[in-house]
Amino acid sequence: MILVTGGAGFIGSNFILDWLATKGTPVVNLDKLTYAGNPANLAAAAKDDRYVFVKGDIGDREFVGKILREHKPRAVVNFAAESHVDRSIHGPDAFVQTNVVGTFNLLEEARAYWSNLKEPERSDFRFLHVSTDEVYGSLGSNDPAFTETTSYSPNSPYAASKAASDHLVRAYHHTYGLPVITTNCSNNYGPFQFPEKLIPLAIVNAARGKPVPVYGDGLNVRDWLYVGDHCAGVRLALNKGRVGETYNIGGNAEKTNLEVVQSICAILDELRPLEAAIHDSRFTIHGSKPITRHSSLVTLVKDRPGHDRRYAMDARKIERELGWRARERFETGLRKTVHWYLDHMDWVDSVTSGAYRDWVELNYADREMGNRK
Ligand code: NAD
Ligand code: TDX
Repeated sequence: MILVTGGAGFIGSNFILDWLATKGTPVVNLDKLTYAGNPANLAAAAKDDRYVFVKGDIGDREFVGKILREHKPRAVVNFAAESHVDRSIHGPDAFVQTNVVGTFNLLEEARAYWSNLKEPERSDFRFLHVSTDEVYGSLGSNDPAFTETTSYSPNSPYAASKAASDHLVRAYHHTYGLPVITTNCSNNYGPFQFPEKLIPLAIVNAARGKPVPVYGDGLNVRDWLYVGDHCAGVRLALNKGRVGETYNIGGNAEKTNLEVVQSICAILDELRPLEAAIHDSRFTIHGSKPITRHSSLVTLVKDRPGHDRRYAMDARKIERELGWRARERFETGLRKTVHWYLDHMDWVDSVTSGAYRDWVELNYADREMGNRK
């Protein structure tokens, strides 16, 4: 079996569902269930006797040690993290605690567990750490994409905490020989993403007639990776990746934020014309003028402090060495994602509790939501 941490979050839950469907071996999911973790994401696995859920904190060493000794995993796949850049700007403490101290604790317990394994289990053990392109910093418009040898230059508290965890993972291999692999991926999108991140936030807001906030001039560029492609890359890296190596995983789909939200609006115009949408009681018409296109909800707002301009990933190493490819085109992946959110508005309602409304107030209240694009 494998131990997945943070498996009740966006990528982790997609990974577990994919894993059970494709690999078939048992999974233990250790998750603290922060605001971002939702066991309902794994409802499809709940009755599967290959799936075990354990509520717990990767920062709780004693508990992590007990779980490792009890379940004897052949691998740890570490997704657990605080993952939202804006939250890291408002409150970096949790980021240092989980992403740095938590990963350190997990590494220490994994090292103790692995040191006591006998061959061949000892040689077969893997610690796979899931990280991000943000550790490499920000690119200019003509710079080449990040490679695995680009030096680290994290700019937000979130990115710095992920960079710190990557360094610890690297050091545990270099110093203790722990068989680690690190993957650094670009912006994921797809089902079950918490609607604080750009794509689900834009879909949900636009579908409900609320402003779609775009930071700054809207020309920051992200590389978009469909979550299913990311999960396939992590699976491959776990099974075939070389110990001690890092692999970049990217979607080969660089878009400005304005392009992303305009594409979402165009899909919504087609799937849910506004005349139909306004019959939904939760739809609120923004502003006084009647709107005919979702794109009129797009609103430029005050920028994110320290906002990285551009990320781009060079994923040729994982393509060459492990035969991975991003299969989903952005246009088709985005359309699937919009469909998924429209079909799962009850899921959106269930994860956006009072605490979510507090967050929206904290992050967007002083961003002057009036300046339409
Ligand atoms: P997410 O915020 O949706 O989920 C994180 C999960 O971790 C939640 O289920 C949460 O309950 C759990 N968790 C948080 N603190 C924990 C702790 N101390 N102990 C145990 N569980 C804890 O995040 P995500 O978007 O699924 O990201 C997963 C991983 O991928 C993260 O490490 C993130 O840095 C990385 N990543 C994400 C993206 C992206 O676009 N979402 C891109 C690159 C890298
Ligand atoms: O309301 C918004 N308006 C807006 O313009 C939000 C929430 C975001 N943005 C911009 C900021 C970014 O340029 O959209 C872009 C994407 O923002 P996020 O969805 O918050 O993602 P990002 O900051 O790029 O980080 C993501 O990718 C790397 C994940 O959240 C990280 O976990 C991952 O490591």
